[in-house]
Amino acid sequence: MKKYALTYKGEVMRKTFLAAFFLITSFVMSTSATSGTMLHLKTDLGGVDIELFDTLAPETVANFLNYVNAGDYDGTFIHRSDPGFVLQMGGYIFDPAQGDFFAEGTSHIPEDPPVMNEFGMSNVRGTIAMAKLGGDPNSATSEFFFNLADNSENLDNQNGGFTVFAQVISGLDVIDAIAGEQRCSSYFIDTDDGQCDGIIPFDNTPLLDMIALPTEFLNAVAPQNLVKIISIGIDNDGDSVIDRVEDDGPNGGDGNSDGIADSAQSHVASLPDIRNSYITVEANPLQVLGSLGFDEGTDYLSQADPLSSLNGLNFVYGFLSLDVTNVGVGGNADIKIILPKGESAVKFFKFGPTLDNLVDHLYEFTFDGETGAEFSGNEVILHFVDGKRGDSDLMANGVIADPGTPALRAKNSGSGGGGGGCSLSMEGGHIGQAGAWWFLLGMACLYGGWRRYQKIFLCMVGLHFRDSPVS
Ligand SMILES: [Ca+2]
Ligand SMILES: [Ca+2]
Ligand SMILES: [Ca+2]
Ligand SMILES: [Ca+2]
Repeated sequence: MKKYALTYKGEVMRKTFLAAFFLITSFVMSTSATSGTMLHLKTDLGGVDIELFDTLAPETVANFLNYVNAGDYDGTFIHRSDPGFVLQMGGYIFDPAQGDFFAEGTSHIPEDPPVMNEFGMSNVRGTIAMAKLGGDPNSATSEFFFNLADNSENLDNQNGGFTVFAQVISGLDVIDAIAGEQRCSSYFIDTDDGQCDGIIPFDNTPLLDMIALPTEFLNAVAPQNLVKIISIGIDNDGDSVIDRVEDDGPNGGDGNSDGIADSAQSHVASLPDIRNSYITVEANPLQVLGSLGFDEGTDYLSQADPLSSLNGLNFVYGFLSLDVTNVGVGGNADIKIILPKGESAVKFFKFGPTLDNLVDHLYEFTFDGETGAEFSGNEVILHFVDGKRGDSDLMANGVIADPGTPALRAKNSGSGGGGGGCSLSMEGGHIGQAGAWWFLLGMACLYGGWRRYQKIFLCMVGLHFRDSPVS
C-alpha cells in the first residue's frame, strides 16, 4: 500500500502540473553562496557530480546522507522518467532471485522516518528535490527526483513546495540521456493496457533493449534492462571516485605514497579493478581526474585487429576509463598508473578513435617518443598530448577526453597476479579452429574457477563470432 503511494507521489505531481494554475512566485537560487558536500552518482549510463545544500536544507541533506552512507541507494533503479519534467529514483530495487520484475522481484528499499519539509530553493532545471506523498508536505523519505526543466511554477507551489536540497554540477547530459530512454509504456501501441503493471505501475520506468509485441514483452525484464544507480557517495575531491572507496585503498588510502590521503587529492584516485584489486591513478598536481571506472571490456577485445595481436596477453585489470582536465590547450598529461605490488604490465591497449581511423578501435598505445605507454616495475606511465594520439576527443581543447578504456596487460596468466580478466593464447594464431578453441576452453576450465572461466569463455565467444564468416 505504502509502496504504491510513494510512486503515486509522482502521479499527483504530474496531475497537479497539468491542472494547476498557481501564481508565479520568483525564487532565486543562491548557488554562488554554497559550497556544500559533493557527491558522485554513478549510473549505468554515466556519472553525475552533485552538490548538496547542507546549510539551506540541513534536515533533508542529513536524511539523504543517511541513505547514501548506508549504501541503500546502490543497486536501485530509476523508476520514473517524465521527459521535460522529472527523473525520479531512490525507491526500488529489483532482485530477479525473488521473482519477476513486475511481481515479487521488485520491492521498495527500507525507509527511515519522514523528514520535515524544508522548501526554500526553487525547483529549476538541474536541481534535485525530495519526492513525497500527495497532500502531505512532511512525508519525504528516500525517493528523490531531478528537475529536467524549470518546474518552479508548479512544484514550488504545491504540497508546501518540494524541498530542493542539491544541484547538478556536471553530468546533466547523463540525466537527460536517461530521461530520453524508452519507457515501459512506450514499447506498446496501446500504452494503457496494464503491460507495465506490477506491485505498482511502472509505465514510466526506462527500460533498455526490450523486445516487445504490441501487447507483451517477448523477453522478461532483466537487471541489464534497467538503468540503475551503481553507486552514490561523498566525493569531496571531485575525481568521481567515492572518497570512502579511496580511503579503503592501498597504503592506508594513500596509493601514490605522497603522505596525503588520495580522497583529498583530485589528481590522484585509487579504485578497484574488475578483480577488486586496487589501482592508483595519478596526474599532474594541477590537473583533475574524472570519469574513472573499470569495465570488463569484452567487446573491445573482440575488435582487436588482427586478433593475433592479443596472443599470450592477460587482461586481468579490465579497461580503465578516465578523463583529465586542466591540461591546457594542446598541453601534456603524463598519467601514472600504479598496479598492485609485484605486478607488471608489458603492453597497453586503448579503445577509441585515432586521427587516422575515426572509428572506435582497439590499438596498442606504444610509446613513440611523444605519446604512448612506458613501463617501470609496477608502474605504467601514459604520455598524452591534448589533441594527439590517445586523446579520444582528438581535439586540442584542454581536456584529455577518455584516454582510457586502455587494457593493462600482464606477462601471462600466472604472473599477472590473480584471476579474472580475459586470457588469450593461440598456437599459430589460427583462430576459428574448433579444436583449438575447445582445447583452450578446457584449459581455462582447468585453470580457474567458474568466474574466470566465464569471462574467458565470453571473450572467446566474442572473438570467435567476430572472426566467423558471415553468409
Ligand atoms: Ca574522490
Ligand atoms: Ca596520496
Ligand atoms: Ca582522489
Ligand atoms: Ca582533447
